[in-house]
Amino acid sequence: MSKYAESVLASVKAKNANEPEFIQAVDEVLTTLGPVLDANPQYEQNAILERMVEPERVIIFRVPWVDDKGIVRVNRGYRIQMNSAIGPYKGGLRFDPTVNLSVLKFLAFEQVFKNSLTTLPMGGGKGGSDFDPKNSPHTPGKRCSDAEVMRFCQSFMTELFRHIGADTDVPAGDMNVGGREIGYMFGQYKRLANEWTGVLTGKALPFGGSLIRPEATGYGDVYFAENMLAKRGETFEGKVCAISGSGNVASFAAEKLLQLGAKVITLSDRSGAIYVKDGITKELLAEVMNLKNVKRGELSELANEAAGIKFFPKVNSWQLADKIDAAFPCARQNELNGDDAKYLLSHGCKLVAEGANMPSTPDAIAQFVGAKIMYSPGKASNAGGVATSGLEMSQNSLRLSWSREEVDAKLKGIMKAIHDNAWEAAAKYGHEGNYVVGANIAGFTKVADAMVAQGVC
Ligand code: NDP
Ligand code: 2IT
Repeated sequence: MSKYAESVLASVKAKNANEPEFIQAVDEVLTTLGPVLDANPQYEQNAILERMVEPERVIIFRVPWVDDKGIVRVNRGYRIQMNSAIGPYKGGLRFDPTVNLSVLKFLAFEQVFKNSLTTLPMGGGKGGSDFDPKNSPHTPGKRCSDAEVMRFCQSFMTELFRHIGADTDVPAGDMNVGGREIGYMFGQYKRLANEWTGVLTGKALPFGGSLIRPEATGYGDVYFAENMLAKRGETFEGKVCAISGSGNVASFAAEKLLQLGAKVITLSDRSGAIYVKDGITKELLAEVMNLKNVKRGELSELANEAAGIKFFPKVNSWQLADKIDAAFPCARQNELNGDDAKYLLSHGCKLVAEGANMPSTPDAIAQFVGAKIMYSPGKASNAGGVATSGLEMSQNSLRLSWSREEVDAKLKGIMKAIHDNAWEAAAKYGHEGNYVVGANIAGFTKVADAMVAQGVC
């Protein structure tokens, strides 16, 4: 590790001692930048790392709302505006009781490098709230009603709107924030600002949404993995794949893998994991999507031994099968630990393509990199979502919309570019095949050069 990066990391740890996820994300990036920092003294002279680890702005605000029983509830809202060197702040909003400053700073930090990798002009940001749409405050265990979610979203946007804008900061979805929530927030923004602009992405098609945006993160993850396989002259035909999560990213990763002839054997959620030895069918996947997006239920409801659908309560997807060729962690941070990595490696796993942000623990990453399998960090392989958000912004600015085929072709092209740039950056600095080093260096260099050019700001 370079001396410069080491000293910045020490100061990040001292200053943010109560932010473990943020420290973990910074550590993972800074430990890989040595070669590029040594070769470019201007980065240290301009305090680029010190500036990159300090958000440009952190906004924390009160979100009061009234539940269906007429009781006033108060949540905490956040927006981290991390870095705007190469474009407006861009990144999702997460609603989950686990949301706090550490989690959102880690996500915003990762977003800066990810957005740089997309080849599009987007800075990095992230936001959200500790609001729990899956747990009604008056009836714990029951979901909030649509009306409660709407009132929460309207209150959240009533404060957020003054901090964002189509050329300033463009939020989108993340965990528990999908088309429904984006719709409610867009409606409130439009009322308050009295203008119709592409201030949010992930919108529905009738009001400026882009075709393929819902599919983009999952599809993009698989396109990235296809590029890794192509380097070895392989395809997904017949490959046994384990996926975690069953939300937006996981379900569309599964859909694309099925289209490519792979066998998807697992999906998971908070209730546990389903395991289907012969592979999840198109019909079962459609049932999962309906269960999660429309009925908003739990995977446990799909258990059906007679139909070969086994359900394992409160476990993740990694240690259920005797043979796994590829793993796609698509649920949440630190969901794949050292034991899981050991299991995967000893059961045939040759490819891990992260759909979630920071799903593998540092121990798991060290094992994947040490074993020299095809391992891609989320900031590279899940960038298809935000890249397609970038394409949604372009379509909104142009006041037109591209066809499904056009957007899909652009997404494929972007995922190939991200893969090739990461591959080449790793090779250039003597780490051929290491996508962690490659993605970090390629993502960092563009932002760092922009910051040097823009002076001390
Ligand atoms: P969703 O809310 O649609 O899905 C999240 C999935 O993870 C659900 O299946 C959820 O289960 C599961 N999950 C969440 N918390 C836990 C937990 N504590 N234990 C077990 N399972 C859990 O979110 P997305 O699919 O959008 O996001 C998934 C990941 O991908 C996140 O890391 C996100 O940051 C990342 N990502 C998302 C992008 C996007 O465009 N949406 C883009 C790039 C990355 P349950 O249904 O029971 O809550
Ligand atoms: O983590 C992510 O990249 C996202 N949640 C998507 C962000 C976006 O602006 O589309």
